[in-house]
This record gives sequence, structure tokens and C-alpha cells, in this order.
Amino acid sequence: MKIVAVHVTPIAISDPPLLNASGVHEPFALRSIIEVETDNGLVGLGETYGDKPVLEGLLRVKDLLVGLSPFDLNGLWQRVLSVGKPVAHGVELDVAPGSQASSAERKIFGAFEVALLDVQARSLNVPVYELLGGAVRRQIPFSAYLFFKFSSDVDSSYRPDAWGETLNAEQLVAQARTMIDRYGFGSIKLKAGALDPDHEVECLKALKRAFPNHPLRIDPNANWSLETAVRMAQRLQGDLEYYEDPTPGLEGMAELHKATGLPLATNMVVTDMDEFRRNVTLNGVQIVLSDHHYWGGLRATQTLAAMCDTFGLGLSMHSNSHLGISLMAMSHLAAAVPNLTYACDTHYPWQDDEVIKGGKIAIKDGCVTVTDAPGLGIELDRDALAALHDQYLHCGITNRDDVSQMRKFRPDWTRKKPRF
Ligand code: GKR
Ligand code: MG
Repeated sequence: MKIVAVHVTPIAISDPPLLNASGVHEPFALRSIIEVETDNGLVGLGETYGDKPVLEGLLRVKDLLVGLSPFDLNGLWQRVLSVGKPVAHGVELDVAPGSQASSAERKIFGAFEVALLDVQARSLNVPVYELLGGAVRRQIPFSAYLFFKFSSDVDSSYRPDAWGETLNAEQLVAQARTMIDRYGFGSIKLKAGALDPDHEVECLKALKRAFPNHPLRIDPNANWSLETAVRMAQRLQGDLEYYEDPTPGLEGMAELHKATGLPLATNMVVTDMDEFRRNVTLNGVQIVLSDHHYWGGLRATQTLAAMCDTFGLGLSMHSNSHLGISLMAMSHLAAAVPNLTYACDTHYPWQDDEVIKGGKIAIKDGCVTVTDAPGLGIELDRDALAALHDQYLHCGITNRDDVSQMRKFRPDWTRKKPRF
């Protein structure tokens, strides 16, 4: 079996005005959709960031894959390295791995690796999780990912959404209730670092009162100084399943852990094996949020999982705005990783668009189900792909920039971090 064609299609998906430490989401998030065609008529699918540094890398590599066996993942890695490093393009956000030129090789490899694994599995008529060692679970738990947000009518470029504004505790509890009623989530993550920290902690406490049996996490994306993070930890003792990236830097996280004893988690300060090593020395975080999109694919994330197991660290999963191909890749991976014992993050409920046949993937009782269907178990909807590509061509965004977007509403907004 040989690869005969590779297509990379950038798309723009509508995104609500969600608030975070950097600013606010733009009306569109960018993704790249990958199709790998083989000489026996199979097509493998992948999905990753659509920001310029990653998209350019994908486009430079794609034609080099023609003639390669989809089983030759070492050959894929050589071809990714052969095109050299992508260059930075404008703003790089620490909350947006796709906007960063660093470690782009792993992002590019990971994106194609998923599509190649999808083809491998289809050719063997098995699901992707079988290639990863088999499923230890078929129901993959995800958490309710709550955001403070503006109402969609803050600007006419946002698609109208029914979530409304979320800036206070009452609105946040209502958002959580809708998420839980609709999807059955059994745990809750609050994206913080956007509003005053004391107010955010009050809101988290309101969630605790409303959902006393749901494990809670808060993630200020390193926007709290060490002093603020320690003070908030005192207020949060007993409320949290884990405390995610409250304060910048591994050293800062290590000091915070020493001062509070709280379990700390990260998708910001352990993002590669060098940082992993440093973390083991410093005991900065106790839980690593994996993400195959920047760790270098599904198999590299399994290596990360083995390392976490070896060093006694917990393992969870991070997400950015994404569609169903990513959701199924995340789910097949989670199915095959025994020590991925926390409910995974997903932004999926915030996205109305979809590129796969059948529309949105069901999340029931808080879980995505992986089935026996070959590969990732999904097919591309070409009409939807064309429409979302058209949206990309017209949206005017080529790199995520939540800072500039926030300046439209708050002209004095800066990139300052930690802000509080
Ligand atoms: O989409 O605003 C966002 C999130 O803040 C995202 O950019 C982060 O990467 O989900 C993320 C996280 O857990 O840090
Ligand atoms: Mg995070």
C-alpha cells in the first residue's frame, strides 16, 4: 500500500467570544483537515491547527509523502525534518500552540501520523485503538469546559449563540447546568485568568455549591502571580481536583506546590521531554495534560503516558477549539492509555460547525464512545469541508490572536502576564 495523494485544507470554524488570560476568542478558530489517499482507494483523516506556522509546514511536507507506505512512520518523521523549521508569523500566544513556530515539527508529524494510522487501521479493518495496543475503555469521559464569555451580540462578526453572557456566578452555574443537562458531564473545568481572581474563585465556589459531587478544576493559564496563586489556593483548599497552570513557569509552580501541597496540573510548562525532565527534578506539577496535536501524535503521547507512569505523575488531556476528527483521535488515544484516568478536556460543545458525515459526535453521560468501526470510525463530509474552507478564505484570520481581538472591546488591553 502506497500513498498517492495528500490534501491539506485550511478551514475556519465559528467560535464564540470566550474569555481567557490573553483576551477573547475571535469569531473563527482555524483548523487544517488532512486527507491521505492510498493506491488501494483508502482515505485517512487528520485534523490539527490551521494557524500559519503549522499550515505552512503541513503544505511543505504533504507532497513528499507520495510514494511512502502509510506504515512507514519513521519515513514520515524524516520527511518532516527534511523541510526545515517553520518561521514565526506575528503574535505567538502561550494559550495557542498552533500560533507558535516552536516544536512545529512535532505538530506537523502528529497531524500526518493520525491520518496514516487511520489508513493503517482501515486497511486492516480494525479501529485505531487496536493499533495502539487495544482499548482499556470504550467510554471516554470528558469534562464540562466552562468559560466566562461575552454575549455573541458584542460584535456582529460572531455567530449568534444561545449561551448568552457569562460574567457572574449565576450565569456560570446556568452555563454549567446546560452543559451537564445536555451532555451528562461528570466533572467541570473552569477557564479562569480572565476576570478578577477573587471573583473567579467566588464563581468556582458557586459551582461547588451547585454541583457538590462534580470534581472541579480551575485553569487561569498562568495569569496569576505566585502571591495571587498562593492566596487563591488558600481559598480553594478542598474544592479542587487539580489546580491547572495558575502561575507562570516551572519554578513558580514548584514553589506553589511546596507552599500549598495542592496537586498542580499543566499544559503550559511541561510541553516536551526537556521540560518533563526539569519537572521531575523540581516537582513542579504532579499532573501533565497531554495533547497529541503538539506532543507529536498518538504514539508519542503513549510514550508521555509511560513516562508519567514511571515517574508517578498523573495524566490528563488538553484541548483547543476543534472538530470531530480531533475528537475521535483524542478518544482512540484515551481508549488505549490505561493511566489516563482524568476526564479529558474538550472545547467541542462550543463548536457548531462540523466536517464529518452525520454532524456532531454524540457525547452521552459525559463520554464519547469508540466503536469497532475501522480507523477513526468517521468519514469526511466534502460539502461541509468546502463550505468551511470558503469561510477560511473570507474570514481574514491566518493566526489566532486573542489579544488584538480583545483590543476591539477594550482599547487599552495589553499582553501583560501575569495580569493579576
Ligand atoms: O481556548 O481560550 C482557550 C483556552 O485557554 C486554550 O487556549 C488553552 O490552550 O484550553 C487551553 C488550556 O487548557 O490551557
Ligand atoms: Mg490549561
